[in-house]
Order: sequence, then C-alpha cells, then structure tokens
Amino acid sequence: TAHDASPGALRFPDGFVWGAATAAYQIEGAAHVDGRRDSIWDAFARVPGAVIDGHDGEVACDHYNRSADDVELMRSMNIGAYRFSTSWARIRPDGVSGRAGINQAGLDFYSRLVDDLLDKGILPWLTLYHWDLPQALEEKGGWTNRDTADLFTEYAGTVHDALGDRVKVWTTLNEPWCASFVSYTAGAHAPGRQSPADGLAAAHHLLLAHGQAVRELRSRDASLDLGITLNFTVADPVDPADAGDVDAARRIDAQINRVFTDPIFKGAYPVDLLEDLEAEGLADGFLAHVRDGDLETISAPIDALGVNYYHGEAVSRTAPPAALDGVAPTERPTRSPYPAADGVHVHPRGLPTTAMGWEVQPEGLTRVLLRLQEHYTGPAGVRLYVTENGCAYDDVADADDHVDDQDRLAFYDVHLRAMHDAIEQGADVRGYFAWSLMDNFEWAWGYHKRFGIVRVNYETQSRTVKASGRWYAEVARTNTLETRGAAPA
Ligand code: GBH
Repeated sequence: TAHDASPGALRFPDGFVWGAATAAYQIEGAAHVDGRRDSIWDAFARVPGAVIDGHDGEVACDHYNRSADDVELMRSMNIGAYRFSTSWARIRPDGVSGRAGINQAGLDFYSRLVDDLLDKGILPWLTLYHWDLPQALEEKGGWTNRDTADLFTEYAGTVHDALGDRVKVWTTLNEPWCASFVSYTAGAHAPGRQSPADGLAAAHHLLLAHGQAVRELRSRDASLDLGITLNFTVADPVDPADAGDVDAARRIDAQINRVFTDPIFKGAYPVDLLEDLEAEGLADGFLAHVRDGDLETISAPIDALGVNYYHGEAVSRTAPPAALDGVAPTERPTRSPYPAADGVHVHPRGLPTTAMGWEVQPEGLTRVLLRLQEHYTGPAGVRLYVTENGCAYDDVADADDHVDDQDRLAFYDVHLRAMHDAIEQGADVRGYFAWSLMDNFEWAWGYHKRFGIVRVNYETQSRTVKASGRWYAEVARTNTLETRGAAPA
C-alpha cells in the first residue's frame, strides 16, 4: 500500500513482519492456577537473594486472565505477529510422559490465545521453551539429563496436537545460551547451578532437544515454518593489535555465538572451542554427552533463525580487572557464564548505556546479521528474523501512566536503521520483534527493569502505550522508518 514517505525515510521490504515479543513466565502470572505447577523459575524465585526483592512470576502482568485484552491492544498498535512462549509447566506440569501427564486446561489457554490472535489478523509465533522447565524435571537433573531432550520432544508434540491446525510458525528454544550457561554455569538464572560442566551438558542437551523437536514437527507437517532463536553478541578486542585481546574476543564469540550456530548450521562444534575446553580439562566430560548421530539430529534443516540482539562488548585479556559477572544483579554470588574464558574482561568504551548497563551499539546488529547471512543462514537458505531487540530505561510515568520514553524510541530508531543497513547489504531479514510488548518480570531483576513499549501499572494491571509504542505502531503501519523528528510525539 502506498505511503507518503518523507525524503530520507527508509522503506522495508514488502511483507516485512512487524511484531512484538513476550515470554510465558515473564507475563502470565497464574503460576499455580488451573493445574500449572512449579517451573524452575518459581523454585528459583524462592531462593533468598536470587531475584531482587524476592519478586516472582506469581502474578506478573496477569496476562493469563487478560490475554484477550492484550491481543486487542496489539491490534490497536498494528502489531502483525505476536511472539509468545508456551509454559511447559502449564501443559505437562509434572514432567510425566504419556497422556496422563497432559494438563488440558493449560492447552486450552493457548488455544484461546491463538484463536484471539487469528481473529484480529495477528500471526501467532510460538516458542516452545523460554526457560521455564518443570521443576519436577530439574529434580531429575534438568537439562544435564539427556532424558529431558526426549521429554521436550514429546511436549512439542503435545503442543502441536493442540495447536498445529492453527499455528504455522514454531520456534523450539529461546536463547539456549542463557538456558545453559547463565542457568547452570553462572547460576544467575534458574535453576542457579554453578558448574562449567553442567552448563556444557545442558547446552548439548538443549541443542539435541531442538533437533529432535524439529524432526518430530517436520514429520507431522512438512509445511510448518521451523526455527530456533539464539542470542548474539559482538565481541570486539579492546586493542585489535593485541593478540591477547583478539584471543579474548575469539573465546567470547565461540562461547556465546558459535557454540550454537556451528552445530546447528555446520553439524560440528567449533574446533577452537573444544581446544579451549580441553585446556580447562572440560573437553572429555563434554564430549561424553555427544553421541553418534547427535550432530546430525542437531543440524536438521530449519526455515528461520531468530536473532536476539541487545548489545556488543569490548573484551580484553589484560586490564582492568572487571569480572564478567554482570548477568546477576543480586547479592547471591554468581560466577562467569563462560567455561573457558578465565581472565577475559569486559571494558567500557564510552558508548551510551541503557538501564541494564548494556552498551547501545546498533552497528553490532548490522554485523551480526551480515555475518549470519554470509557464513550460516545464507548458504543454508534460511530466513533471518530479529526476534528480540529492545531496552530498559528508567521510565517516568505521570499520574495517568503516560511515559514519554524518547530514550527508548531513539534506541529502536537506531537499531531499525542498523537492521535496514544489513538488509540493503544483502541480509535476508524478514521481520522484527520488539522486546517487549509490555513491561514484565525481568528475571533476576524482578519488576525493577522495564522493557515494554507498553507500560504496565503493577498495582492496577492497566496497560498504557508509551511514546515508543505509538511510534512503533506507525513504523508497523507504514512499513517505513521516517527520518527522526517526523515521528509523532
Ligand atoms: C533476553 O535475553 C531474553 O530472551 C528475555 O527474556 C529478556 O527479558 C530480555 O533479553 C532482556 O533481558 O550482563 O554484561 O553479562 C537477554 C540476552 C545475553 C543479554 C547476555 C545480556 C549479558 C550481558 N542477554 N547479555 S552482561
């Protein structure tokens, strides 16, 4: 449809998907309602010091009871696709295999949500796992137990039985890096374990779960759109002429990005990663989990790769001694998420930061997308989607909950430009999802950090579209990024 773009405005390709994202535990609440049982996040939130001020997801945004209104809100904001996750602990609450393990009320909730979305012309974009493992399974070893991958595959089938007639886009996992290394090595996320070996085992079993679920869903319906979402960082050496700094950047790249992209797209773990693990005495234990055929399963062809991008980082082997432990804000001690990056330090480089302390580095997004296109997804014919990008700022709301978040609006503007750059240079990016649709439970930070383009008043549960949300609705409506200043205030 024609749109009178001003000179200098950036058009996106026809059919570009403009979406918003959330995750079950962060918004649903109703954590022990209608048969849902503890996930690892319910249990972790009860650990003293794990989440700031003891916040938890018991009520969250009460989305479980307000999903119809939230869908209508999205329609009013011209959101074309809604990326949400299903809660395993709502659907198979006790982690029990077979029909007896299914909680129909949990499936019914998602079925209503999907109907509401389709009713309003919003594409349902379903993620099967956004970190809320049933606690019953953690008690059997969680993601360090290979059986969890099989149970995940069965759970994927259960969700497909209920929703597969209407949901066509399926993401297996959100950010397996966080679900393994932040959760089982750093201990900053549930279940809070602090072991490099456990993080490595979890990473392999998450990848295996992904590959098995892709095969299962593909065999049920060859027309499904299947993918995974990974979080990417751009690690730059503080001094590109310093071999130690270059090696530090290589390690971070291997241990966040390539540990997942290489098995998925190339069917092999990176050789340099295995060498670094070997030097730490971790390689044999890790490889003991990798059985014949696993990498073939993990590299099952996918249709779409979801890219979550928040920030980059400058790293060094030398100075200053700032520990890589920024993943948890709380008094409960955490360790580095990296199994083989002792002595690697993040250096501030004077870029502006968000309320999370993360650098605003939009050109990192351009680089991530172009690198994926050139070395991973392009050769495999896989479409790219930015499935999360966004920021927390210290919002100031007036008495009517209005937030004039020009800082957040500017963050989105520069990142959409960076994505547009990548598209112009050949990256096959088909869509973008703002993180997040609404303020929500920000994991170890509880409700202290707000990422929404919609404000949530946690006393009244009222939703108020922020200035950034009104601006985003215009971008979505026009498929165009106006020159800054032309945006509605
Ligand atoms: C996403 O993960 C999640 O998918 C989403 O649930 C969450 O709400 C959202 O981001 C906002 O946090 O602290 O310097 O070590 C975030 C991915 C990757 C971002 C690692 C922070 C570590 C930075 N994260 N990164 S540091």
